[in-house]
Amino acid sequence: KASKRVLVTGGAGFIGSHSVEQLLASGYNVCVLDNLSTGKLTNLPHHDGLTFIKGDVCDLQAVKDAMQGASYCLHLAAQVSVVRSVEDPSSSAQQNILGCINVMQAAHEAGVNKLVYASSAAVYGNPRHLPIAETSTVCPLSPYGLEKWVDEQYAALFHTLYGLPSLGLRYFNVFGPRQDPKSPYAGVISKFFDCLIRKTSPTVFGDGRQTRDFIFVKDVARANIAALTSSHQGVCNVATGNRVDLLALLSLLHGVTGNYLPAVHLPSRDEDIRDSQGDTQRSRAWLDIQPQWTLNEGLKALYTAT
Ligand code: UD2
Repeated sequence: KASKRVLVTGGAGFIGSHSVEQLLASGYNVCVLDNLSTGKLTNLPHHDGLTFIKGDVCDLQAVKDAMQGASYCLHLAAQVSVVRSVEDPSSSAQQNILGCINVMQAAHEAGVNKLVYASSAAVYGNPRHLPIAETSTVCPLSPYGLEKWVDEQYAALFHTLYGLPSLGLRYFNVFGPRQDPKSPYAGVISKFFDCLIRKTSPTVFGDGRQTRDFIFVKDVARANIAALTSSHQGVCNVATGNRVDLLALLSLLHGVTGNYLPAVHLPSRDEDIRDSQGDTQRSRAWLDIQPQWTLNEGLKALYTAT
């Protein structure tokens, strides 16, 4: 395993950098390809087993060069904002569909053992049943969700045409250190947390009774790594199987930070789903892992890291 090389696209980003850390700790050699549009070099450790290439997944030649000698590929480079995909669907599709196709082509040509790529719970749209299983109807409500679903279809086709082994991971709501709170599209935990630390009131869209399945980034990184060596192919949820509403989340954050700021309520966001909770049966069977971090432990770790 020590000699195995993994290409991580988007490795300088939020989920990417945690995955790189764990890959290095497991003895892999890691090559990161990142255009640094949202990722940061300071997210990456100094390590002999790590090489960094500044480049874009939309540049096929750059992806092919980076893929050389790789046994595995973890594809995380993407335009990650649902809201931005609505505002600029063309550029979002370029990065999230064409970028992914470049990675699939290069992975196939290099003969990698496994391609693991980031999909999203956004492919499901509004769920009919909770928890949401992988067999549920797919009905994306945003260009972002559709792009990820198209990626899954390409992955299936690349398997049929060329036998490229792949696993798409449908992440639920990921949180943890290095998630940027400043972007207008930032995740709710990083925003609430930032408000409480700076002693300003958090904004709740709607009544705050909407629920989400929040998973700590280190558990997501473990799922990514398990997926690389899993014999399974197709798509798989990455979730905790629990859900919590935003008001309960806020009181946990009040406890962790020691700062109590009352929320300001604004109307709900149009594209919002009401409830989300992932079914974890498949991930437990295919990846042989379970989340190790409770929501409160993850929030404490976020507080300590800040
Ligand atoms: C998450 C993912 C998205 C996609 C989707 C799939 C993030 C950042 N986004 O979108 O990529 O995978 O799940 O379903 O993880 N909210 C507030 N106040 C704020 C910010 C948000 O009340 O300041 C609410 C928001 O209206 C929503 C909930 O918090 O009801 C979660 O919002 P989010 O943006 O963190 O994530 P979500 O579920 O829209």
